[in-house]
This record gives sequence, structure tokens and C-alpha cells, in this order.
Amino acid sequence: MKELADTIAAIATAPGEGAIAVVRVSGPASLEIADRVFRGHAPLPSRRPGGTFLHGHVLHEGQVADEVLLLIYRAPRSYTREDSIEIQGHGGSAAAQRILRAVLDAGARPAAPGEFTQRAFLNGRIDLLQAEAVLDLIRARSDRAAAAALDQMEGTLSRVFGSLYDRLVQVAAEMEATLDFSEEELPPTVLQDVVSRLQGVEKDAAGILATWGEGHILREGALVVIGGKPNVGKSTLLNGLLGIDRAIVNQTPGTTRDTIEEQMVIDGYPVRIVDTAGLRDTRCEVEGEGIRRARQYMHKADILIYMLDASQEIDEDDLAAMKAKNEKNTIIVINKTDLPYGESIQSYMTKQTAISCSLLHEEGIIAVRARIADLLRSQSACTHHSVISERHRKILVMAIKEITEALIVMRSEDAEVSLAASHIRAALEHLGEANGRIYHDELLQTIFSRFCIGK
Ligand SMILES: Nc1nc2c(ncn2[C@@H]2O[C@H](COP(=O)(O)OP(=O)(O)OP(=O)(O)O)[C@@H](O)[C@H]2O)c(=O)[nH]1
Ligand SMILES: [Mg+2]
Repeated sequence: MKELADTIAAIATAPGEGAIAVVRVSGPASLEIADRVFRGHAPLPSRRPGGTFLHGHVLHEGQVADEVLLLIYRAPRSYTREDSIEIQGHGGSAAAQRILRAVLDAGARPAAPGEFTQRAFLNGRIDLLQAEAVLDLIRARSDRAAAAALDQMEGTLSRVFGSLYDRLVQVAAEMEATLDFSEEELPPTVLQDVVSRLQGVEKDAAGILATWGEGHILREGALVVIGGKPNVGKSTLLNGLLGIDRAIVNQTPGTTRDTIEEQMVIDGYPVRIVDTAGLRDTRCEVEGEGIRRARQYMHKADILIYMLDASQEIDEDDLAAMKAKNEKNTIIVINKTDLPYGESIQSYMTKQTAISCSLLHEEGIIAVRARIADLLRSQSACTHHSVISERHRKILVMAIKEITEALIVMRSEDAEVSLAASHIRAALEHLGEANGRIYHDELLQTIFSRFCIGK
């Protein structure tokens, strides 16, 4: 285990009022620091075994800072694998700050964001994928997102990447071994075997890449955008889905001018739902900007809800907007079915799998919600129960590129094995960054700086 020389401390609970606040300390001097700041029954904390908790007081400059519980962890049985203590004091920021000051004056230094988890990684308790999952869990906004993060914390994704890496190492070893022989000495099956194993790794890497969609939805939330002409009932739908009177609804076309974004959970999936300005030609600069943003959001959407007014005719603009996105990501909602139908709508309704609504009478919301849930499920229907993030996606794309290059070389007339092997080494370097077998300061900095202090 790598010994990190200093001892770090931070408040681990969220700021603001709460029942208790926890100050966490980790590093070789943790128990000495406990001896200095804690007053309770003898013997001193440093004479106690791990797993003990003690009741007493934290003293600072001769004064009682707070009445606390002190928890003792002995290396390697702690979050960081180092000696650690946790001091549970009263909630609210003042009491916790007093405890933190006492601990810092007794020899600890303030922890950087994510430094406790970074130590857990550097000390080999978890790999980088598991460390990232800690942050995913903290940030999870729905049950499904939390379940996926927990899975990753338990090592599901680590095993997936680990197996890819190990298989590639084996292939690389085989390739290196062939370099010692001349072409005539090598049975042809050896190189064929290398090619087919490389193909296997390439295929599986692509399979993992396909989980990005679900990972993106679970981490960032699916972007569901409501678009359409002015006055069709977009804001009414937003309010209906949220169950609150969020956006202004009015009979005047052009009521919504800016995008309105809210968060909600549908069938366990976190969703960012966006109401937009109605699409039309306008001379008004402000409305024009709103419409430009509306189009941008519609373009970015994971799911587009395109709304039509049953009493109006469908025109070219509607058709173009509905076709702009993949059918699988588009829900067409025909609202105001309580009014007499326009001619073109009538034929459209019989042809298309649109959802008919009369939102004014609160009809159709359940069907729209159910369709969103269907699409979310279908967009995330992958066999792996591990889902990758943007960082993992980039790594896989680069690794696959190298493997593909290696395959091209291997399949060519005079297969130059040493060149193919160098591509495989490059692929391994990329893959090694996924779980942190290979890491550098900059990589750790980008990952752990996103954490909160105290985690
Ligand atoms: N008859 C009828 N009117 C409806 C229905 N749904 C909404 N409306 C009315 O249609 C008008 C426009 O509704 P909004 O939700 O503001 O429409 P919008 O698409 O957001 O309009 P903009 O913000 O201008 O783009 C309001 O007066 C609503 O009460 C419906 O099902 N039937
Ligand atoms: Mg509106």
C-alpha cells in the first residue's frame, strides 16, 4: 500500500441545517489528532481498536467546541484504507466548522475535493471506474440512476473493462512471440488466431460502446423537448406532465418566448423536460431568438414531442420538423381534439401513430407519459447492466480505432506483425486509463475535482 504522508480533514456532510454533521479525518496522524482534540473516558482513542465509537467532547483552545461521537477506523479497514476518524457533531455549519478548526490546528490539512476517494483509489481499495461511480451515486437523480451507479461501484464495469484489457494483453503477447520466428517457421493458424481474437475484442468493445445512450440518460437525464407551432398547447403539456402550473398558458400565440427547463423522473429515468417558443416567422427580435433556441433544443433532444393543433392544417414546416428527427425519438401529439378537425389532420390521424389529446380537459397526459417511458426503455435496452460515461466512450472509441488499424495491418498481404503490435499497445494504453491501471496527475485532477470536499 502506498503511504500518503499527510493527514487530511474536511466536513463530509452537506452545508446547511441538519441533525448531525460529520468531520472526516484520514491519514497516518488521524489517531494522534483524535488524542489531541477529543476528551472522553480513558483510554485515549489511539489505544482503541478500529470499529470503536466513543462519546465525549471536542476541545479547541481550551474550550468545548461540541459534544460528539468519535468513530475510529484502523488501516486498512476504512474508506481510504488509512487510519481514519469520523467526528459526528451537531448539525448546522457553525458547530462543524468549530470541530474542523480544532482538527486542523491539531495537525491535519484541509482536504481537496474528492481527496478521500482519491486516496481509496491510490491505496488500491477501488479502481478509477468505481471511484467515478461514487460521484454518479451522489449525483443520481432517480432510482435507476442510483442502481446503475451502485452496480458500477460494486465493480461490474471494472470487470467488463478488465476482461477487454486482459484479452488484449494476451493477444499482444502472442503477437510479440511470433516476432521471434520467420514467416516460414510460423504455422499460418497462429496469425489467423490472432486476427479472430482481435475481432472478438473489437466486437465486445463496440458492444460496451452501445451502452453510452443509457449511461448518458441516467447521468445527465434524458432531454425531452416539446416543440411545435405557437398556441398548439406546448406549455399546457409541460404543466400537465409536471403536475404544476409552471409555464404561462395563454390564448395569444407567441406566449412562451424563452425555453423553460424543468427536471422530473419518468419510470425511474431522470428527465430534463423543456418547453419552447412556438415556431413561426417573426419580425420580433426577442421572439426570433426564442425560436432559434427552440430549434437548437429540438435538434439536441433525446426525445422530441412535436405538437399539432387538431383544429389547424398541417403545413410543410410541421412535416419538416417532424421528419428532422429519427421516428424512434419522436412523439407526435395532436392536441385540441375537442375542436372540429382540420382536413389534413384528419387523414394524418388515421395514418400515423400519433397520440390524440385534449389537454384542456386533461385528456391524454397519461398516454404521453407512457410513450415517453416506452421510448426511454427502448433507448436503454442493452444487455450489459453497466453503462458507460462520456470519458469511457472516448477511451473505447480510441481503443477500437487502434484495434481496427491492427486488424487492417494483419489482414494485408505481408502482415507486418510488429506494426500491428504497436497499435495494440496503443489500444492497451487507452483501455488502461478506464480503470486507472494507467493514470497521470491530469487524469486524476479531471476526475476528482468534480467531487465535493469531504468525499
Ligand atoms: N380547445 C382547447 N384548447 C386548448 C387545449 N389545450 C390548450 N388549449 C388552449 O390553447 C391556448 C394555448 O395554449 P399554450 O399551452 O399556451 O400553447 P403553446 O403551444 O405553449 O403556445 P405558445 O407559447 O404561444 O407557443 C391556451 O388558451 C390553452 O388553454 C385543448 O386541448 N383544447
Ligand atoms: Mg407556450
